Amino acid sequence: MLIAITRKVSSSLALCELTHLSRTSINIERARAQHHDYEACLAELVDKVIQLDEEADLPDAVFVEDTCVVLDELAVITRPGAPSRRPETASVGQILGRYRTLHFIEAPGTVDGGDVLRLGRTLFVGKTSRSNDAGIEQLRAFVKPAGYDVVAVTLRGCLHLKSAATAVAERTVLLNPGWVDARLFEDFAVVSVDPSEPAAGNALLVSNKVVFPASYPKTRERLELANIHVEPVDLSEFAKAEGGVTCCSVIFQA
Ligand code: CIR
Repeated sequence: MLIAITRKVSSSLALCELTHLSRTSINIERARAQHHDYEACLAELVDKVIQLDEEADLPDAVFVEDTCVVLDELAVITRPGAPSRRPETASVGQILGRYRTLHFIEAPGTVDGGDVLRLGRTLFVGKTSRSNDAGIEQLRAFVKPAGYDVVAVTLRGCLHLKSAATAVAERTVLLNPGWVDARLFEDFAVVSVDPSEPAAGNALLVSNKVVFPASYPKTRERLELANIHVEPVDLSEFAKAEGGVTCCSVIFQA
């Protein structure tokens, strides 16, 4: 059974962490409507959506991806790089503990799930303001017994590795070559984002479908040319909070 975990939008979303964008006003009602449509889209692609309760005092809690890394064999509860986000992990750990053996990133380590891109048995992990060497080493030790390699990746100009690169098919990666070195993915087919849409590298591959922001039509054309068809969703209010389509869910096989 394929499960997606999501979380209700916090009423405090407008107070979110921001790293590369300036603060612009977020319409919370529109954000809730967009999130509802995103969950409806996921509900068509997975067997069950588990919606966690709102964390009204945790502005970024809707971005559940950052709280964990779920593999078939185990799950890692992260220690998010932004201190304001650390209380988000407890409720996610409670749910995931029903499905996986849990491991926990501990201080001084930090990891955000948005930095972890699994391609086959390799975890590419962004070395960023959110994920540090100690966290990446802890992650490596947790996943090695299950046969995963960890490759640390340096980025330029974006928050997380998955802001820059995501899988759009089993052997195809969508990426922004200005933010991540495309040579890392030489074993894969690569589609580059349209230069006018630098943030378009974040796509969500689920059940062989690609959930993709409606706001990046030029990159969508490039995907279609590569015979990759997308399910468009509008997450424009979340883009103002530096969130994208992968950030708002955690998807795994139960
Ligand atoms: C943050 O800065 O932590 C949030 N405002 C955005 C997190 C987006 N998460 C993700 O890309 N995985």
